[in-house]
Amino acid sequence: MYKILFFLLIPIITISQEISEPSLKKHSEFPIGTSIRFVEFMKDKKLKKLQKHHFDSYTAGNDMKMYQIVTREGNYNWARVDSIINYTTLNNQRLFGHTLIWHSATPKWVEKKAMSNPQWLEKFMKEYINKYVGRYKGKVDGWDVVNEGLNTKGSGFREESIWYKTMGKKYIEKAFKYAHKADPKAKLFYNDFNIERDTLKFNSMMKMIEDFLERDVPISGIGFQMHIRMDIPNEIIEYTLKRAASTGLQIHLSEVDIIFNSHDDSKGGGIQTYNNLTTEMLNEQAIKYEELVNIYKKTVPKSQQYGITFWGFNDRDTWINRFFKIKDWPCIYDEKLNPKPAFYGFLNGLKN
Ligand code: 9MR
Repeated sequence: MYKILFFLLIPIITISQEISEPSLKKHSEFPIGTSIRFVEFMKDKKLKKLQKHHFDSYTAGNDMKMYQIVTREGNYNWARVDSIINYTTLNNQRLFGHTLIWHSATPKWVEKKAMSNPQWLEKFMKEYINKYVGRYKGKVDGWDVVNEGLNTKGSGFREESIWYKTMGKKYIEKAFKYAHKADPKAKLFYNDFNIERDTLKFNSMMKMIEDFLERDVPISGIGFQMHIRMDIPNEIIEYTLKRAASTGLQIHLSEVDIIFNSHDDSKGGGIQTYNNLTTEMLNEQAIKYEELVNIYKKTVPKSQQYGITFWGFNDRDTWINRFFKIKDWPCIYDEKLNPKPAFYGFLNGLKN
């Protein structure tokens, strides 16, 4: 009797675990991605189901950063990236490489050695990019070659980066040249935050990129991280995206989330204004997500739409709360992995 009941219940349990909301990738003309932390992801059945259902582009949250790849001098750890590639290949997903050169992901041992032996850093950069991009040639579709090379605010380069301090601003174009040599077909991006809203920073980036294009530095795209706030005006996002697209380069919204509260961009620098999430806020966020997709589609020509990637797509795993020490709800899925109005807003944007 119990056995029969058990077998009768199985299909009901299975059905209740199916995802009823429409698939984002199926409604999109460009790839839709999310960042994923592989080890946690592999253990999380629901997350895996959602990831397969909605996304056709995969960005590693941290697994492809330099501090994961070369923990010690001469010690390259490829195992996890190999596993990620097995996963993305099996599931027919595009793998995006985040990120080759980023001051904040540079291991301590590299910084230390560069300080005592500045000439060594460029040799290391060349070897690292050659080995890494070369190993995954044809398997990683595109790379954030340099991440956050500009100052946090306003104009100019991030001069306190070990890469800038040691090699000067040329480190950026050198990284692109090495990456291009290692995989001539890979799409190579410059990626940064606040460029959609800080016009001084945006202008610095455009100056650098236009100079690269004039001198044939092999850059293929611009990554707008797009960690935005509810009150960032659409007009400014529209203006910067349109100008960036006028270069003819690929445009990737590479780390999207939308917060209610604010922060000063430093660790722990959150400013908590909203303590509770109301229905009104949820609905406004849905509109903002929809508008963001509309702006992307309107300002970036189809052939330049590299796609939209979330930086973690749910409020449970978001980096925002941990990093800024606030409580916020920036994503399209909630803490229980259920779709928010923001999900439907985003979907509407795709369908429009
Ligand atoms: O979300 C990431 C966090 O878990 C890491 O500790 C941190 C340092 O590696 O990087 C975070 O991701 C950042 C991304 O790599 C670049 N743009 C800003 C993201 C949020 O800080």
